[in-house]
Amino acid sequence: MERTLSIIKPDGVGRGLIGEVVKRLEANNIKIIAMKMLHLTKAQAQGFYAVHKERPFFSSLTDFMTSGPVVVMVLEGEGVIAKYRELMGATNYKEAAEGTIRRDFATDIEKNVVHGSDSPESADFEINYYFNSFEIIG
Ligand code: 3AN
Repeated sequence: MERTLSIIKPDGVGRGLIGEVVKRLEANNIKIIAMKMLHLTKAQAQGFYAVHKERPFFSSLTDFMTSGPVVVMVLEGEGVIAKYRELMGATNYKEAAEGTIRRDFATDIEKNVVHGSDSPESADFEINYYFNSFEIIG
């Protein structure tokens, strides 16, 4: 069984898309095994996106991620990392496939509604960044 970290970003929460994202997860038999709402500090967002710290969009991305609350979830299932990334669609919503969350709702390459881990290694780091073992219904 694989696990991945999902984030409904501040644009998704602010626009009332929590239910829509959760509905798509459940409709695709993806199990939610942890969930909470947080308002990240700048330092917390910088720590989470540390792999991107040299990228030109780092400052703007971490500002955006602290602009309002986010919903973080741990998802579990066979091949769930790839499966959830498929549901999200490409980073750039203009390139995202029809019917994906980003194609349907994103408004910008940065404000793209959701995040999902991109590998087992990043899933492990990201899950442990937000959750301790008592918060995950394993
Ligand atoms: P993904 O979330 O699809 O794995 P990453 O990890 O490459 O994409 O990028 C992390 C986040 O950084 C994206 N979700 C998006 O919000 C933002 N981002 C990525 N590329 C750009 C870009 N060229 N300009 C602005 N923001 C970007």
